[in-house]
Amino acid sequence: MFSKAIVRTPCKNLVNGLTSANLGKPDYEKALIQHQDYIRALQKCCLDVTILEPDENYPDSTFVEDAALLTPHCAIITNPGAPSRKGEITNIKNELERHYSKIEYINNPGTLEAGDVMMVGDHYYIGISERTNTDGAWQLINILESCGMSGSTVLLKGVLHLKTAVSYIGNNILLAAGEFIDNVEFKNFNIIKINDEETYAANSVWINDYVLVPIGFTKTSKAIESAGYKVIEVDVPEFQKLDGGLSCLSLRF
Ligand code: CIR
Repeated sequence: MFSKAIVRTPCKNLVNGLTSANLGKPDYEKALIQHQDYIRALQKCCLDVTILEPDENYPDSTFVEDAALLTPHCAIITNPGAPSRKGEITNIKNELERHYSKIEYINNPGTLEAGDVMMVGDHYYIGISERTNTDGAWQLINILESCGMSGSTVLLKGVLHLKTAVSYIGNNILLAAGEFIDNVEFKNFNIIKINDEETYAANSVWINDYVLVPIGFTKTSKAIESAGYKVIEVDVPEFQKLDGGLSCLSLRF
């Protein structure tokens, strides 16, 4: 069970965030409204939400998930692979020191963004991507093992982060799109296949009894409901314009 979440209000500079989406520039005012809607969804899942101040130095800083990995035993401050995002870790570290006595770090030459890390109980799948390299992944595996957990790597082919196209929703169920539907690493899971038109909804977020699903992806919502979950739909198209999905907008612990 999760009890807390950390989010960061988008900064005005959000409109200059990294993207490969070709969906146009985000509208800042709309993004603020969508972010508030997202916070309400987290609160509906009974999470106590800490809202951090916007940080104009880092356009992508609202995507807090990438700067840290939170486990039941320790927090790990990452080392983002995107040069424009590296400095995001300083402000997150200050906040995490309020919650964790044990904080570990990913160091150069290792890089890691936690959008590439999917938790399945005590095991963590780590995507090797343009943002997360093998060195960073192995540093994380060593940290996890030192705390009684484990990790393994998954090679990504075309997506930004691992969780861009695969999410664990408990009960041995994965939402998987594209390259992850038949990935041998996930052969022992029950897979809910997400079709190409709904790939964005493969990044849905399991929180306690609920799953947050982006609004408008009805096949995915129905499949998740049929698996026995309560679905909360959240409207985040301004963040989609920056390749951001639902999981990237919070740290849950
Ligand atoms: C980036 O490219 O870094 C941001 N525009 C989007 C980050 C999305 N984060 C995630 O999937 N965990």
